[in-house]
Amino acid sequence: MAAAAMSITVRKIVNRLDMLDMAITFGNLAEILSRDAASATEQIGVETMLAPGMFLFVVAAAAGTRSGDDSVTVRVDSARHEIHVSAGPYHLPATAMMDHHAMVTAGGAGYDTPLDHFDWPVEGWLRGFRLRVIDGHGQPLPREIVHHLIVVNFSRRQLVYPAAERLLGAGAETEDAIVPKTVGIPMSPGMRLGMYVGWHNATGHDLPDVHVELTLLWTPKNQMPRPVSALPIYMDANLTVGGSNTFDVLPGRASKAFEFTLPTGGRLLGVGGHLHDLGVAVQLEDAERDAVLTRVRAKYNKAGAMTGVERRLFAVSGDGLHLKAGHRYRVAGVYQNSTSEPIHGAMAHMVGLFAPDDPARWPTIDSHDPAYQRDLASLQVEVRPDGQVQLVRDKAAVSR
Ligand SMILES: [Cu+2]
Repeated sequence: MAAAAMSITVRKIVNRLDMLDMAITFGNLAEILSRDAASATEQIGVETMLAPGMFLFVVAAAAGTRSGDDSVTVRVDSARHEIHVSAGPYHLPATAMMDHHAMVTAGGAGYDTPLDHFDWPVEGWLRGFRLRVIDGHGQPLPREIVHHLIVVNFSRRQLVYPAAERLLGAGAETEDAIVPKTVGIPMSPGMRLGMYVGWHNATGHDLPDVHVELTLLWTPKNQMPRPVSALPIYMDANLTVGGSNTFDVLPGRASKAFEFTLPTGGRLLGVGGHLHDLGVAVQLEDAERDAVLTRVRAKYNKAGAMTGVERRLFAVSGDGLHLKAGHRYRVAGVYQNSTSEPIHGAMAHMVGLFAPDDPARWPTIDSHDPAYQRDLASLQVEVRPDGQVQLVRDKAAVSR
């Protein structure tokens, strides 16, 4: 790796290590939602949601090395309505066996590969994905070596934040996530996507020739009835775009909250959340009426360890939870710190799928916005003067 690129990596480790378990969060969410999709569809024939990958990127301790450059290929299967994205080969050194939390705090057990860029090729709606990892002979490798896989959409902004859309993500336990055809994320040809993988090779031996096979399922534009267009939404109690989203919790009961307005109203079809230990709930509140609109609670096992955060699927019971444009809302993380010491590095956020009333009012990207530029920098990409996104890594390679 070029020295310049290496220095970027090291800097980001220091700043951004606490972001890694946001990716883990997403894995949990996607897993839960894909299960729900199956059961809800069985019971009442109603759709649930494609899990959105809404969290910031972290650069881990070392980049996995890849032989070759930008080795991503995209193939469209128009008959099956599938897009096959292949990336690799990656060389993955063996890493120590660690649990997720240890991996987060130690940071040394896994590593992210740089973004692979590709363009979305068709008009339609994204409705799911399947993920496989294989070796050079096409033989399946353990799915768990993918700690997380994230797809960023550089052609669309997040609703609440001036940051690039996190289109989808998968965690180590995420099953393939596919929703019925009545819901989808609207996509157009030429949308600029970036994909990266956080690896965790706990097989005990080096894996020299690893390939990612990501299959994206889409619904064509002429499908009738047309799917409901829904986009990922991410609401964090304490996010600095391109920076940290952690906070401290003093002993006792505490709440960390962020207020926002939306440029368009719309329906939340479902939500999930993320909290750390001693978290109680993430709440979406009407800040003008001081009323809780919805709440996802932390789940604990009998031993008192947090096992995750519940989720709610509004679309199953009706048209979703409607939010109004220009109205003040608040996302709040509630903690009960039963210890006598402050908790450091707490997090709270809610993610979901949002069907806008007026898609034309979805905020557009302002590439001159310093916050947007920080977000891209956290992904190790930057905006060129012509508006195109390019890898910082490429630039480092050029100046080498
Ligand atoms: Cu976290």
